[in-house]
Amino acid sequence: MEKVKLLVATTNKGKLKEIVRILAPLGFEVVKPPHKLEVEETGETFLENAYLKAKAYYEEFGLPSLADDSGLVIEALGGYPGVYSSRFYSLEIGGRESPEPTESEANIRKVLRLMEGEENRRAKFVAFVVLYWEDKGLMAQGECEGEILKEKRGEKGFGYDPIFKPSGMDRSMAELEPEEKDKLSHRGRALRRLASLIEPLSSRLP
Ligand code: ITT
Repeated sequence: MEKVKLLVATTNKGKLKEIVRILAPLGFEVVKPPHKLEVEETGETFLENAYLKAKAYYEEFGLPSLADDSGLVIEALGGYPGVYSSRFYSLEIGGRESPEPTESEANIRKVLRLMEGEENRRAKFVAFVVLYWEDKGLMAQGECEGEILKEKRGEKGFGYDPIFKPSGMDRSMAELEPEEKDKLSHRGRALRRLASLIEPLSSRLP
């Protein structure tokens, strides 16, 4: 059977690498966009934003497009950074941080500052993935529960990985090997669920 070809609707290199790593062994041909596309994420939920991105890429490039909208949800911060995860450092709420040396570092600094002295460290990573083509959409969701560490640990992964420890592990997400992260991550769970929804429809995809 021919491989299903999907375009990955993301500008985030860390995500892109993980999406290819998770979907390629499941029999998908995962292609990168020919050029960058900025999509305004005006939705109030992960699902709305994933849908907006997948649809915009489909309309621009004409291939079934897969978007991931994800983030870190921290109980003691009322769910923040949530849908604002990628630009939490620049939000007025909680105080701004300068994007130095990187935006990811600034996001981590802000979370550690806001969580100083907080005993409730419970948090989860959430991912909503949407595949869009013609006027159709499929979606799936995945979560990974854990806690916010008091300092950074590890160099692997991306984003908030160094300050997040998945439940039941004694290492941070940034200390896990890529296959270990994919097995328990929000993105791994969401993408495996989406893959099982695509399979029965694959003959109807272009
Ligand atoms: P695209 O919209 O182009 O895909 P983005 O980075 O803006 O890229 P999101 O709006 O979905 O994507 O923001 C997700 C942010 O959540 C991401 O920038 C990280 O800060 C964080 N995040 C998501 N998944 C993560 C993971 O597996 N490990 C660490 N941080 C993660």
